[in-house]
Amino acid sequence: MTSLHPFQTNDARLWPVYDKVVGCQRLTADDALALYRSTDILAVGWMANQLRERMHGHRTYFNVNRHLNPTNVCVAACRLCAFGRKKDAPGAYTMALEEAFEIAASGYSEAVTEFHIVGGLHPDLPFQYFLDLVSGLKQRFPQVHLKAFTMVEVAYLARRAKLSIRETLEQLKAAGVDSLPGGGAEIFAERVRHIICDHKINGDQWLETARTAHQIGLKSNATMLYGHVENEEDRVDHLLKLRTLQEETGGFQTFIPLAFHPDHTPLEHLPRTTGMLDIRQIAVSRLVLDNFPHIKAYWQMMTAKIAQISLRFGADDIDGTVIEEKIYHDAGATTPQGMRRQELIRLIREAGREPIERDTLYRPVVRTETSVTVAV
Ligand code: V47
Repeated sequence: MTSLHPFQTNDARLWPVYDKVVGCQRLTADDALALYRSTDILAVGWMANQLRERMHGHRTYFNVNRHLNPTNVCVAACRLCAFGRKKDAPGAYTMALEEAFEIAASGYSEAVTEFHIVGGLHPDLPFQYFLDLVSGLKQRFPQVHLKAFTMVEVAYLARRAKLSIRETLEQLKAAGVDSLPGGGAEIFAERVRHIICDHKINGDQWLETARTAHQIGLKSNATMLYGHVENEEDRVDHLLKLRTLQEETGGFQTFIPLAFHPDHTPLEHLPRTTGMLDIRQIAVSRLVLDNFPHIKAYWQMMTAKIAQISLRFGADDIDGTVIEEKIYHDAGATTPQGMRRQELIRLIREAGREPIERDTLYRPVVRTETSVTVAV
């Protein structure tokens, strides 16, 4: 299923890219830069949409998920972040396990198929807390997929428990972790990382942790934080590093570009991203990451309106119901905390796409009045 509109552009730099896209050839760093620099956003979007429809037709994925952030206490003090707190700072919290189990069960009537669990780097919580959290959730909600802990959290837990990354991931997997979310990747370029998150593992360590997760059979997502102090070359470098690792492991499912929200962060003097940049970033991601099955327009971050438009610019996934979001809202996001399943379906349908409720591994979810089944 491809668009019937002929490709047109006045931007001569886009023609070689067009030839590659229709010829199913891989784009280079220079091609990616041409996409970032082109003034013809519709031509960029047209190409991204071609690839998106070649891969997925009109199918557009969403899920019924719940975010769970067990603690916001964090030893890192990343300039990009408004969520983390020092242990004794006002607003710092850490959930007792029973509290986390109660929150997981609360606040929503539709059966959730995924818990998305991420938090701060807590200096005192033992590794056992996280193993107990995961196994306790699995025991109470055996049908729910646990997408838990960023590469940054895994590396920190490994260091504190004096285990290798592989051992840490193996223990988390044995306790019930089913896959990993894509957070913490930020921008791999050291110059930028040094400014926005110099307390985190570096880009190579993030990629190595993802490699190890994939090697032991855990799928993961990948993100990129854009719209702060990075430049176009840094973004291209980030995308190409992910594409190279994906060639090796095939373990990434979804790429999620995340627009920087500056409010209440030490970088709050920076302007917010514009709708044009957000849409372009989705399109460039689709075109460059040709070996990533899915590109997600995370509505909480982009707003539902821009996420909906993105479904015509390369995105095939809009994330989920979320229910309660903290990381973006602490940084000034004005989107609602959650969205009901029917609203997500309406957004997708009104973009002229076919909504498919998926589980975390992109298997269709079938709902009846009384049951929820994953079609394997
Ligand atoms: O790693 C933190 C980012 C990420 C800010 O895997 C900020 O399906 C903008 O990774 N402005 C966490 N961004 C969120 C995340 C995610 C979200 C949705 C789906 C998935 C998935 C993953 O949020 C962090 C960081 O890159 N972040 N602070 C901020 N002020």
